Amino acid sequence: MAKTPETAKKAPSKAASKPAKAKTAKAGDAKSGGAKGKSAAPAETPSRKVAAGVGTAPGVDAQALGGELAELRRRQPRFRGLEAGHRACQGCGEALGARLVMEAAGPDVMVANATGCLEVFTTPWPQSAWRVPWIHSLFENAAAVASGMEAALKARGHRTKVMAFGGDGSTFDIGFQALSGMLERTHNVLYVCFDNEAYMNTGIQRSSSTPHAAATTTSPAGSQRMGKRHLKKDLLQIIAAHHVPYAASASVAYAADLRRKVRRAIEIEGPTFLLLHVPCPLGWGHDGAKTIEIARLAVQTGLFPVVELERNELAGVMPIRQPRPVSDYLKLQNRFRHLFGNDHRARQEREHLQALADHNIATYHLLGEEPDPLDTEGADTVRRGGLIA
Ligand SMILES: Cc1ncc(C[n+]2csc(CCOP(=O)(O)OP(=O)(O)O)c2C)c(N)n1
Ligand code: SF4
Ligand SMILES: [Mg+2]
Repeated sequence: MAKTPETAKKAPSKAASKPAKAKTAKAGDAKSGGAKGKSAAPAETPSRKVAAGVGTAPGVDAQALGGELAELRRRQPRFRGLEAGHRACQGCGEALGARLVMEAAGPDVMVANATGCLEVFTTPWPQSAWRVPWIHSLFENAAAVASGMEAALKARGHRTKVMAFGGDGSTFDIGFQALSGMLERTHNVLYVCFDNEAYMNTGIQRSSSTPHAAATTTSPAGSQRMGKRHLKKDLLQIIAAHHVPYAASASVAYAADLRRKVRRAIEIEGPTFLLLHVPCPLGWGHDGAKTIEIARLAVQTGLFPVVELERNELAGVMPIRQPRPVSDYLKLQNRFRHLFGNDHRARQEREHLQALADHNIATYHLLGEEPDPLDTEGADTVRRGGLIA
C-alpha cells in the first residue's frame, strides 16, 4: 500500500539446484479450521454496501446480487483468520494469500508480522482484521519475535503453532539474519514470506527478490539502464541449505496446493518455510482483476518455480505441461513495459528472462505429463471467495 506512508498509521487514527527428479505436487483436499471468535467485519465494507443494495451499477438487480453475495458468504469458511474490511488495494495478491494461509492454518495459531503492506493494511489503529493473536514486530525481527513466542509457549506447555509473516524486503534482505538464526536453532515456527518482489509499502523500491529488468522507483528503466540489473535471489535454496524439514514455494493462483502446503508445514514439528508469490497490482502495474492470471503465468512460464524441498532434497514440483513464453507474463505488467519498446536492448532482456525461465524448468524438471495442474479446485475456491465450511 504505497499510498499509505508507514508513519501514517502510527499517528492516532480517527478511523541450489537438485538433479534428482521429484514427484509432482498434488492438490490437497480443502478443509477449514474450526470456528473461533466472532466474524465481525468492520462495518461499511464495499461488499456490505452492495449486499444492502447500495451503490450497485445501473441495470444491476441489487436484490438478486445481494442474495448471491449472501449465499457466497454462507459458503465461506466459519474460521477466516483474516477478515474482510481491511485496506489493501483491489486485487492485492498479498491480501488473498494471507487469507488463504490463515484459512488453512486454522484458529490455533499465533502470528508475528513484520512491518510491511500486510501489517499496515490489516491494522490501521485501533482496528484489526486479524482474528488470532497477532503481534507487529519490527521490519527486521519477525523471526526473532516468533522464536521467543514459540519458546514461551513451549515453556508453558502450549501446543499453539507460531507463524511469522514477512514481505520479501523483510525476508530476503532486512530480516534475513533473524530468519537464518530461527531456522538454525530449529524453532517450531512456520515462516511465510509474501513475495511481491519489491518494498511496496514504502513506494515500490527494489529488493533482492525483484526480478532482473523489472522497473521500480530505485531501479528505473531509461536511457541508462533497463530496470534492475541484478538477479532475483534464490532464497528457497538458501533456506533449504539450513536443512530444515520442509521448505516450499507456492502461488496464490494455486489455492489448493497452497492450502495443502500450509497444513503440511503446520503439522511438522520444527522450522518450516513457505515462499508465496503474490502479485501487487500497484507495484507491478497491472489490472487488479488480472492478479490470478498473472500469478499463474509466472508459474507456467517457469519464472516462478513451485517446488517442495525436504531436508534440502527436491520432494515435489508443480508440473508445467506446455510452458508459456515469458513475454506472455511480462507484457501484462507496466514494470516490464520497457521490454516491449523500440530500444535495441529490449529483445536482449526478454531473451535473458526466457533463458532464466528455461533454466528453472531444466533445474527442477518442471516439464510433466501429469494431468493438467490447472488446480481447478483452487481456482474455483478463489472465485467463490473461500472454502465451503
Ligand atoms: C529497519 C527498517 N528499515 C526500513 C523500514 C521502512 N519500511 C517499512 S515497510 C518497508 C517495505 C516493506 O517491504 P516488504 O517487506 O517487501 O513488504 P511489502 O510492503 O512489499 O509487502 C520499509 C522499507 C523500517 N520500518 N525498518
Ligand atoms: S496491492 Fe501492493 S501496494 Fe497495494 S496493499 Fe497489496 S501489496 Fe500493498
Ligand atoms: Mg514486498
